[in-house]
Amino acid sequence: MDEQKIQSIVNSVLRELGEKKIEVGQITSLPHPAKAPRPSITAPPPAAPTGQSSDAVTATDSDGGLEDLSLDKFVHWNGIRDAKHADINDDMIGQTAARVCQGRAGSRPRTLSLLRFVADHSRSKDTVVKEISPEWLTEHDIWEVQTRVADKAEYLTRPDLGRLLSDEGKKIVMERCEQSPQVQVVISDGLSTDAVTNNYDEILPPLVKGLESAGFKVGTPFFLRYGRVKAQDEIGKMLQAEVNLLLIGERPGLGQSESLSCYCIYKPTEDTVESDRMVISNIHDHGTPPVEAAAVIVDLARKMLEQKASGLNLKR
Ligand code: B12
Repeated sequence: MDEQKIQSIVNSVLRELGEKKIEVGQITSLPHPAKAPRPSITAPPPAAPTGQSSDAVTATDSDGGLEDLSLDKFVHWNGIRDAKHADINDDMIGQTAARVCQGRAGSRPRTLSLLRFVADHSRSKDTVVKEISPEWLTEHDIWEVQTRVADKAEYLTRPDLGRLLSDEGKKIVMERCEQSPQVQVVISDGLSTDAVTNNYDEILPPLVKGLESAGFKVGTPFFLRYGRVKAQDEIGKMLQAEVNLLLIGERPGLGQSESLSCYCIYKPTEDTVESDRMVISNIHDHGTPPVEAAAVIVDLARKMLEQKASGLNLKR
């Protein structure tokens, strides 16, 4: 991947979106005054290691209630008492949001460590079962169609239904979408609602702008509720799109539950197999930043259109 090319796509897209001060070589992200605080359990690593002595940090606030366990002091918490080389532990803790240096109480985890684990787990489950509200879609000026799945419970138990559009959905797509675009972009909740709501502003507009400024005919983007990856094949075929890009919420992990993937395929047909597909994963603020991902995807779309291929058939 040519870093300079990606950088220049990022910068030209940001400029078009109104970002004024872009330094050469700087990969930046869009300012988000209106963005709600993220309910993230994973905080960025601090500039200097801040592993705090295990006994200096408690999980109760001044009213005796439980504090937000996503706070930096809990994510970068040093649970080892009387460590021989506390500075080495601090250094390690400062470099990762992974659960290192948690210490133990006898053979068991320490209470704070266990609480954070349970909080992370709850958040991961939450993002799978939450819904994107119709109000959120209206605010973001994007309309929706649904797969053959009726609700979240069915989504989890019937992946096959999430790979096909409902009859109503097909009708709406055919009515509202431009036919035969070079690139069709779809965004779907998949397995993480937070992945869509946290990354949308920084990925969808830059991606569409980037594709347009690269000179491609871009189809009408829409939101697919209860989608699975293979749904992009049916959509691609229906709209006769050359390149189909599906931004979809990834299965959450413990500590990272807002990660988005972009699955990419060139002209899907009945004979499409998985090796025809590609994925750019781990798109979120602490992974591949969404704006940077948008630039990488534009570059990939260009290659797919040039070579008329994707997956193993694409030379990268
Ligand atoms: C679950 C999962 C799987 C499951 C998928 C089964 C299922 N029904 O969900 C299994 C174990 C089968 C799997 C296999 C593979 N996976 Co996988 N997988 C994941 C994981 C953990 C989550 C994916 C997800 O949330 N998808 C979203 C939901 C909504 O999609 P879905 O429709 O329910 O399921 C489809 C996708 O998951 C897709 N898929 C899963 N993995 C991959 C990988 C590639 C390259 C492609 C094109 C598609 C794909 O196949 C499923 C069926 O259509 C991601 C990690 C991540 N952070 O995203 C890695 C990840 C996507 N997988 C990866 C890889 C490398 C593979 C394999 C190539 C491993 C191998 N050497 O065999 C295979 C390829 C499978 C394929 N479809 O082509 C890498 C891709 C790296 C990259 N950027 O190219 C990831 C990012 C993990 C990683 N960090 O390395 N995977």
